[in-house]
Amino acid sequence: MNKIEHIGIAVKDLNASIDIYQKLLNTDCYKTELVASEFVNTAFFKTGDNKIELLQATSPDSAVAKFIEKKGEGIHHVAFLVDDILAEMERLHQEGFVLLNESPKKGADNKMVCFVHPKDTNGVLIEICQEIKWI
Ligand code: CMX
Repeated sequence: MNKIEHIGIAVKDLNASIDIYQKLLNTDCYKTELVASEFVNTAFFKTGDNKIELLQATSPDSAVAKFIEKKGEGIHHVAFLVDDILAEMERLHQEGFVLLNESPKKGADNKMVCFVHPKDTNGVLIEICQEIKWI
């Protein structure tokens, strides 16, 4: 795996949180994106080489809504960039990790993504992601 691509933070109110993180990081949010398939609205910040993704649920059934209900707002996942998501999914499967999707799915910010169950990774939801390359 390569670097940490971003850290995802679950929030209740995306606009209020955008204001907070703009002040905190002293930089503007560079992108907001609805990921309808995941029932989340997202906002992205870059600070140096690092990225933060804020996530607000769009439905009470969404993973983010359930997370906030159980644990409150906070770090929801850590995402690692990979070169070959299919190969990395196969490697993780062989290592015994439970993958939460059988094939890569379209995530936010032009990525294909796959999640690893937090029960297998000390309570931290792990995302692996690969940049989608348009030919
Ligand atoms: N981080 C750490 N633990 C988490 C978690 C998270 N983000 N989400 C849930 N959990 C915990 C639950 O609190 C629960 O713990 P306990 O058993 O101690 O109560 C445990 O994981 C399992 O919970 P569950 O009730 O069996 O399952 P959930 O319905 O809560 O689903 C999960 C959990 C991880 C399987 C589900 O959220 C999932 O599939 N996530 C992947 C997709 C996703 O998160 N999408 C949103 C982000 C999209 C984006 O980044 O664009």
